[in-house]
Amino acid sequence: MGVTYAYDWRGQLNMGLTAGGRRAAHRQTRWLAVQHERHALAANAAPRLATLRRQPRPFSWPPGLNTTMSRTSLHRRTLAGLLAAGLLRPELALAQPRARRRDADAPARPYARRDDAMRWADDVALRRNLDAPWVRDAIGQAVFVPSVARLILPPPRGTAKNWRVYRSRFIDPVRIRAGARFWERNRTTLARAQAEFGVPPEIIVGIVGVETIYGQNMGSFRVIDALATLTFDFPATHPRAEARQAFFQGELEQFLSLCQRHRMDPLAPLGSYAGAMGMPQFMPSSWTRYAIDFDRDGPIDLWNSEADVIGSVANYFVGHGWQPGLPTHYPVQLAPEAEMDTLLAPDILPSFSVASFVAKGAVLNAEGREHPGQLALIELQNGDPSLPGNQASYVAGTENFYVITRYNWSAYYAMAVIDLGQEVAAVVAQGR
Ligand SMILES: [Ca+2]
Repeated sequence: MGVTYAYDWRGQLNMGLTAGGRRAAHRQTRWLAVQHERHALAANAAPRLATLRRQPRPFSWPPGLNTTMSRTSLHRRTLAGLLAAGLLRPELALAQPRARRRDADAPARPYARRDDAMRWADDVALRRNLDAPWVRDAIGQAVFVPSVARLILPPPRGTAKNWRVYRSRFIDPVRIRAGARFWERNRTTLARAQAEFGVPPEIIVGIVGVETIYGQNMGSFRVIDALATLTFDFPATHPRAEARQAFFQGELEQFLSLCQRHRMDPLAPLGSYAGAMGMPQFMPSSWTRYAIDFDRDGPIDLWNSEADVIGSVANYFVGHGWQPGLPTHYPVQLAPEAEMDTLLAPDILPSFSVASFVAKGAVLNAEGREHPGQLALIELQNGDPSLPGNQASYVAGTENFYVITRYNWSAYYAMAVIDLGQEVAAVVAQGR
């Protein structure tokens, strides 16, 4: 989330509809693995922890702040007790088995042994006014995680993107039912978020569902290991290695600041391979900027408080320019003479007035023709377009469609969020 990170859609996979046999299958596996690692790490958690859907609370709040005893907090306390007794190591207990096996083969490489990491720790402590021994200790205990360095690489190039495949991965009966339950138990909070921020429930429900299936898959890497690996050992083969490494270095700094500010153990939080945390998968910088205490109990807890998650996602959208009441997209037809190159050139950035959009061959319905702002022609490829039945899907994206892509830079992602939200909304409406 909050993130322009990790996988982008260039070189996306064609689902093996063409010849290509094993290579295509391998690419497919690789692509799906990336999607899974990104979105579903905890799904294969160790059986004894299968019922513990939430993470142990990583914050060590001042006494008195945490006064409620919910079911999850009971679980949390049970787990915290096991952790305190040294009976569980969260990064192992919750790790996805495949990743764990691979990483288990490699000897642990704590960054305490790396002079560059220790110099970096001192430098960050100075610049951010953090306690230097505390930063050195935290960074020193972080370990290199080979699977993180592997997962950050983009999927292979040269294969077509496939919206139908992408959609089917995120919009399925299980996720829709989980979304309906999330909506029902948070109906009042979702309404309050809509009233205060103007972000409708279906968008928030779509985001939390696509990100983590409503908290079921929040990631199983220690955040500090993931961010340290991407800071000190970012793979040089990545096409944008320098920029991405700088991004993650900034996130590691933000993470350390966040931990010190909230008296949080920097070794405790778990997240995605890119360091995204909690039900909405906020990166540390987004947590710092946009996370809010929407249940007004004091702490901000994006792992356990669905209200805090709802308010924070809404706040994130407002911070990125969400316009209340504006649709995300309209249906669009394309005239045979449509100027496709021109219409597609700005990609997802709304750049055409309605008049200009229509003049270039885009055909809008009545509602679309009344759109007050700019539009983008959103193309969603359905595999190799030269094959029958694989023609791309199109919508006219508004400024609000663009705002959803600020959460994750992908039109496919935004469309999945919108569609999931609508599917869940339909189920919720039926149930009432
Ligand atoms: Ca709270």
